[in-house]
Amino acid sequence: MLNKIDHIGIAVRSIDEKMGLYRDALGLEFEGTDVVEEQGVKVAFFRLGESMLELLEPLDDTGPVARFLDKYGEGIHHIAAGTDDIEGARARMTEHQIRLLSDEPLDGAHGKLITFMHPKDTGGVLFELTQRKEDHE
Ligand code: CMX
Repeated sequence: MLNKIDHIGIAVRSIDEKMGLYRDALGLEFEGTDVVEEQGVKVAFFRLGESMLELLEPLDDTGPVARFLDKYGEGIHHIAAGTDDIEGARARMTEHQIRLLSDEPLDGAHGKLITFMHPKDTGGVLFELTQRKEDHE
């Protein structure tokens, strides 16, 4: 049901400042940026094999990533698991008493559907489920 690490989200204060690290020093392929207003972030993707690294820069100082940066500073923010059945994966998490942070899948970056789980129910790890919209019925 969960079939790969789709991406790892990394909170940063400035995507521009981190281009030298991810594109030039690590040599990862830059796959572009996107703005996800609903989540209060600008994101940048870098390919790493079949997975991606997603840099998350807050759009203002009120959203979840801004709060994370205030509390912990820059670093790993979440792990996103790819699925071909986000509704089934959501139902499975609910059966296992894992709270979901939205009543339905939301629009994420690059035309994907996303759902977050509450990190207090998943051992302190913020997990995201993600499915490509074209694979969603
Ligand atoms: N990883 C692990 N634990 C986390 C966390 C993270 N990224 N962010 C918060 N927490 C923990 C906190 O440490 C806190 O624990 P304690 O109560 O022990 O201190 C608890 O969760 C609540 O955190 P908070 O700072 O009090 O509350 P928030 O209002 O920030 O809510 C959360 C936390 C997870 C519910 C909220 O960040 C959220 O809804 N996240 C989902 C959406 C999101 O993260 N969007 C940004 C990325 C979008 C994208 O990738 O497109």
